[in-house]
Amino acid sequence: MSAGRFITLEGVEGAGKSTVARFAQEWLSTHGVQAVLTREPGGTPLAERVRDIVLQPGAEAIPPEAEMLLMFAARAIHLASLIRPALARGEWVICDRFTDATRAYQGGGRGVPDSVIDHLAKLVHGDLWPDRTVLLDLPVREGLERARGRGGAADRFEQEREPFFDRVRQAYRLLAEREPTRIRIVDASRPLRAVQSDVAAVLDELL
Ligand code: T5A
Repeated sequence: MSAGRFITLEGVEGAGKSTVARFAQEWLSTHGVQAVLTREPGGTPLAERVRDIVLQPGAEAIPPEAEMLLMFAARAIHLASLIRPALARGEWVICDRFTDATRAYQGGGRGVPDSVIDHLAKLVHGDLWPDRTVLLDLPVREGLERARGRGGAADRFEQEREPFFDRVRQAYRLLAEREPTRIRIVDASRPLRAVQSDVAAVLDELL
């Protein structure tokens, strides 16, 4: 049995992660690979309950450290119940966000020290890191406009102001600079077809 592959998609709000995740699953399927599609925070019934806590706007503030711990709590559940078992069965996993999101949002955005996040990452997933991460990069304002264009109520993160997302975007780009083999930047401001073509090229490398 060949080993499963772990692929993650990252980027600011509205970058196109969910759209590209569905494309990646279909593209792999036409190349004979069945992939599980999942997301963070969430992915299992219990982790989705943690997602509700962390995304729903409420009267009580969530301190940055608590926000980070909730992300890792959901991740630990997701890894144990879905990601690790799927990879062990030789399946591919496509995940909409993972620990790079914690580094970008809680690290870059909220100012939690990298060393703290790295320590928790080691605790929760040890040496398991994605085989490839596609960073869908675009100006923050464009992403927010796309996300708002879908309608629906803004979640707790979507209520943040632009400077927060600028820090998140910068943090993502720094991560990609540091890990160019794993993290591939795709210019997500282009038409979807061009974005999909670049994503297909990244997937092709793994086949
Ligand atoms: N979070 C998460 C943390 O803070 N720390 C963590 O560790 C983790 C895991 C999750 C929130 O949690 C935070 C980050 C997030 O704020 P979420 O519901 O997953 O929230 O929301 P987002 O990740 O922000 O995702 P969105 O659903 O808002 O956006 P997507 O998935 O990036 O974008 P998508 O695919 O829905 O596309 C948005 C719109 O744009 C169109 C689509 O059709 C859609 O209408 N579109 C394009 N239009 C033109 N050109 C293209 N190339 C397009 N691509 C997509």
